[in-house]
Amino acid sequence: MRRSMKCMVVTGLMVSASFGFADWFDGFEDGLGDWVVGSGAPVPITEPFYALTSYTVGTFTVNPHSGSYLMAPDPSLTASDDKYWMDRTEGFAAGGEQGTLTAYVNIASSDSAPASSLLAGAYDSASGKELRVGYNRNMGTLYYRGSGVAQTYTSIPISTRSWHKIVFESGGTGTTLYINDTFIFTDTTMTQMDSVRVAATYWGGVGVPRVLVDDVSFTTLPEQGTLIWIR
Ligand SMILES: [Ca+2]
Repeated sequence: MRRSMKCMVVTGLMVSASFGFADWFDGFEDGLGDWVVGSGAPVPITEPFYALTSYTVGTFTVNPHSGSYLMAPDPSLTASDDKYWMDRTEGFAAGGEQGTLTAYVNIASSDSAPASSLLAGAYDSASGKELRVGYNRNMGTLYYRGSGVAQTYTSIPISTRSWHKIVFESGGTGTTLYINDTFIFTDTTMTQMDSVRVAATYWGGVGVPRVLVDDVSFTTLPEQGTLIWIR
């Protein structure tokens, strides 16, 4: 008689000992405590990004992808400020690790938004590799960039004011980008990450990114996590 086998992966969420006030915001399954905002001296994630029940730009309103909240930059921010990105730098194993970043992003573009915004990126500082996907308002497209031997840009038509799923998956064969569950690109020279980023200005520059995020998670590969086999 064949026996069934199930595998359950225990992620950091389930063993997290941090329950700061920001952690209850739905949509960051691995906890907001590992995320920071800004350059130079990073600040807690609640400033200038907020958990909002909706986000209104001009005459349209974006609602959360799921749950009651989404994460959005403060609409009152000005273009002269320069610390608008959301980084997850804590919680990675020393030297980087292999895993998957999943984030739902919504491009709440407007005329006041910078021409380009970063939706999400994965980085490995040890090797200097990175793989990023951004949005160009003037072109109305997504584009991605790998920093392997040959940098690659590709333009992908995409809708604004709706949610899109962005996935970076690092493993032994490289780091792969998926958009809305469609394979986009693999950088075979980047086999791990030590930080990830969502919702930023153009490659981290100045301006207010009209990029909203929800349902963000980072999970390590099963062989690096805790496996429980149930027979
Ligand atoms: Ca949510």
